[in-house]
Parts: sequence; structure tokens; C-alpha cells
Amino acid sequence: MATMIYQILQVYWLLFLAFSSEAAAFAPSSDFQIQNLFRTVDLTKSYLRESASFVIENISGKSQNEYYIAVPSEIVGNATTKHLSLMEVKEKRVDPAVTLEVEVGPSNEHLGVQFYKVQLSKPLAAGDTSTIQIATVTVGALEAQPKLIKQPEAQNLLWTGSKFVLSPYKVVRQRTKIKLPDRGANGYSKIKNDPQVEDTTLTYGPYLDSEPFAAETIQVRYEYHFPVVEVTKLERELWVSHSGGNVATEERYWMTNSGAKLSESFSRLRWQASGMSGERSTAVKGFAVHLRPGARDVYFTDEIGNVSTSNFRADVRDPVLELRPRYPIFGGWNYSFTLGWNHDLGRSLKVLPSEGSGSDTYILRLPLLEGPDNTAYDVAEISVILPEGAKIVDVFSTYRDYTREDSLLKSHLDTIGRTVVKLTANNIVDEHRRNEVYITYTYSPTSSLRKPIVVSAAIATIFFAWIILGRIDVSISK
Ligand SMILES: *[C@@H]1O[C@H](CO)[C@@H](O)[C@H](O)[C@H]1NC(C)=O
Ligand SMILES: *[C@@H]1O[C@H](CO)[C@@H](O)[C@H](O)[C@H]1NC(C)=O
Ligand SMILES: *[C@@H]1O[C@H](CO)[C@@H](O)[C@H](O)[C@H]1NC(C)=O
Ligand SMILES: CC(=O)N[C@H]1CO[C@H](CO)[C@@H](O)[C@@H]1O
Repeated sequence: MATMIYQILQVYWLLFLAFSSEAAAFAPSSDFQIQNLFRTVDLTKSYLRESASFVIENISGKSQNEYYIAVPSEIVGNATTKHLSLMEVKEKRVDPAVTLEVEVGPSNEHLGVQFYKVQLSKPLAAGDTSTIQIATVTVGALEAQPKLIKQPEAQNLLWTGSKFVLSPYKVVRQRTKIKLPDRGANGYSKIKNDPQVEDTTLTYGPYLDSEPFAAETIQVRYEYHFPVVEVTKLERELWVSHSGGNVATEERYWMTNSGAKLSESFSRLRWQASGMSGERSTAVKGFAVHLRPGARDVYFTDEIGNVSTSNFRADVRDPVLELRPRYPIFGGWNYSFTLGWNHDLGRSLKVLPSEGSGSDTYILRLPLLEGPDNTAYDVAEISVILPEGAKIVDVFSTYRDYTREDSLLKSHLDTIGRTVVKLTANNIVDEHRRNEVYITYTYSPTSSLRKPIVVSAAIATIFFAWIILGRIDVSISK
């Protein structure tokens, strides 16, 4: 018995070794080399944006249609420390507007690298070159330094990265440009003649012939005189009404400022003084939400009630909701509020030709996210509440990293309940606003009559009861 267990363990151990050595050996470095690499690290927002253009060359001797991207594991994050929020890959060779399919590949713990596999738009012949563009957004990678500041003090953020772009392939020539907010850097790693400083940009490189996985840490500390807005939770609900021809949007935000915290208690006097001199602040004083054309009946409430210090500019093309919270949101402070507005349903609904079954098929197109600029969301729950009796045929979103849950919601007058599609997305940013959700469902016009029928039936019952009771009442009093 003991030997059997031992043998089983041994088999598992061998399997484990086989897997881990495969993972450790995984380094697809001989298929390509990167002739030229130009990276931009953009630190002008409260989250990290990087974009890089890679001129790749097939040096393998056979045609290639897969290309690997390497991302440091600490940037990728994990379920508890979600970091990498967006990765978009494009290839100039075919259609520069089309984003390529990216798949999570193997990881290499030893190197601290997560690989992503990119399907090239068409095979790259041996010896040919192509230009690939990669854009990423990483949340939580820029830290306030120091973490505590006095109320009128400037906030500094620290970026830590590598002077080389992490690459599984050899890089012949590369450069990194770091774009800073308007007050520039106040501290950075110096290596020989690097970086070259010009106003609000620092340039490291060019570096020639860097080996695969080469890395060398560099840091830049810079003044960031804006809040670091983080929505710890967003509940976004879109209520679809066919009978009312309306989509009602209601959004509940739990917002925090994850920038440097105040080291001493808040002074309203000092705040008002700074407000008068028009100083920028690391506190959230206000923000704007651009709504889709046609937005109306806008409201902004918090725990206390209507927030009157807001303004809605009902511009035909670009309606903007300008919000001012009741108090400035300093680092570590929270604010929760609700926004709502209406839209005509016609703008987002398309009817497909009916197939004589009595119910029509509809396609509903809605934005995944609206909300303010320069904002990161830890969790966003997007619920679409369809009319009673609607049956889901298909749900599709251009943003794909979500979990979906369907349910029924019964209000007091509903008989069968409304169908709710809830999509949960973690770790997204305002840049995901360009994504849309498409819901295809069937719905029969007669089911829109169900509610009025239920209502009139209820009224009739009450009415008759009233008459009967009235009669009884009358008869008793006699
Ligand atoms: C996630 O990453 C953090 C930081 O890299 C680490 O401390 C933590 O243990 C990781 N958690 C899991 C579940 O892997
Ligand atoms: C809230 O404000 C809106 C207009 O801004 C107004 O129409 C509405 O009556 C107010 N509601 C309450 C409860 O004060
Ligand atoms: C803000 O909210 C978080 C939870 O989202 C909580 O842990 C924290 O204590 C709150 N901060 C303040 C100052 O209330
Ligand atoms: C078969 C073939 O043409 N292979 C080429 C792949 O690319 C390298 C580098 O340009 C060439 O040296 C190979 O001849």
C-alpha cells in the first residue's frame, strides 16, 4: 500500500516536473527579433498608460502567425491585486484599425513573466517585417510618495518600471519616452547620459541589442496635482420600457480618492482660501459626465438628497452633467452618490423582421459604461432590465472579460417578472467607455399589454369588492 502511494506520488512529481520545466523553458525567442521598439509611458492620467510600437522581423526561416507579448507578473496582478486593465494590439500591415485577438498564454514564475499570444492578421513570411502596436492600461501601479501630505502640499506619484521593454525576443534598438503632467519630474533614475529631459518628457535610450527578458529598474517621481479617482463599486442599471419608449439609466457610485492622504485634520478655512485663489487640488472638487445625445430628466442625489450644486448642459450633440460633490474628496475620503437620466428607446433599439411567431426580435445596443474621465473602477455591475416577458436570445459585448448572470425581477404588479441581464466587470477604466453591449431578445407586443390587463383586473376586483362591501355595509346599517 505504502509503495503504491509512493509510486503515485512519484508519478505526480514527475508530471509536475514536466510541467514546470516546460513552463520554465517557455521562451519563444528564436522566431522573431525586434528591429526597432519605441515605447511611450504616459503618466498624465491617474493610472498608467503605455503604448509601444514594435517592428518585428521573422527570423525563423518559416512563416509565422503567432507572436508573444511578455508582461511582468506584478503588472498583470492577480485576483486580489488586479492591475492590468486593458491590452489592445493592432498591426499596421493589414488594417491598422482592427484589434488583434489576444489570448492569455503560459506564465514563467522563474522569470516573473506572463505571456500573451497574439494572432497576427495574416502569416508573416520568413524574413518579412511588420509593425505591431500595443497599448496597455494598468491601475494601481502609480503610488503616492509620500503617502501622507499636508492639506496645501503637492502630491507626488512614483512610477517604477524598466528601461527596457520586457520582450521574449532580442531587441536591436529601443527607446522609451516618459510623458509627465505639466509640472514635470522632480526625481528620476540617471544612467550615464540618460535620460534626456525636455519640458515634460524624459527619454531613455536608444539602447542597442538587448537580450530577451533584459530588465533594469528605473523610477520617476513627479508632481500630480489631480485626484486619483477610484470607484470601488458601480451599480449601473438600464431599465428598458417598450410601452414608455424609454431607457432609464440609474448609476450608484461608491467613489474614493486613492491619492496621498491628509496627514492632519482638514481645515475648511484653508480649503476656502485655496479655492478662492483658483488653485488646483488633489481633492475631487467636481467632475463632468458626458452623456449620450438626447439625455433628459437628469438627477444627482447622495445620502442627504438632491445635490443642487450640479449643472446639466443639455447640448444637443454633447449633453454634459457637471457634478460638484457636497464636500471636496481628499485622499482616503469616500463619497457615494446616484446619477440618473432617460433616453428615448428608439435610439438604441432595432427590430428584426418577425418570423410570424407573433413575437418580434429586438437588438438593444447600449454603452458598457458612461461616467467621468480619468477614473478606475474596481467592480462594475451593469444590469439591463428588459420588459416583462422578454426572452434573451443572445448577449454580446465588445468588452469580453465579464461574468454574466441572468435573473428575474418581480415588482408588485408584474406577473412573470422582468428578465435581468447582469454583467460584472472587474478592474476597468473610463477608456472602456467605448465598448458596447448588444442584447438580442424576443418580445411579443401582447406581453406589453399584460401589465395594463393585470392592473385593470386588479382595479375591477377592488371596484367590485367596494360595491359588494358597500352594499353589505348599507344593509347592515339599516
Ligand atoms: C497577488 O499579488 C500580490 C502582490 O504581487 C501578492 O502579495 C499576493 O500574495 C498575490 N495573491 C494571490 C492570491 O496570488
Ligand atoms: C431635485 O432637483 C430636481 C431638479 O434639479 C427637481 O426637479 C426635484 O424636484 C428635486 N427633488 C427633490 C426631492 O428636491
Ligand atoms: C471608505 O470606504 C472603504 C470601503 O470601501 C472603507 O474601508 C474606508 O474605511 C472608508 N473610508 C472612510 C474615511 O470612511
Ligand atoms: C527562409 C527565410 O527567408 N528565412 C529568413 C527569415 O528571416 C531572417 C532574417 O531576415 C533571414 O536571415 C532568413 O533567411
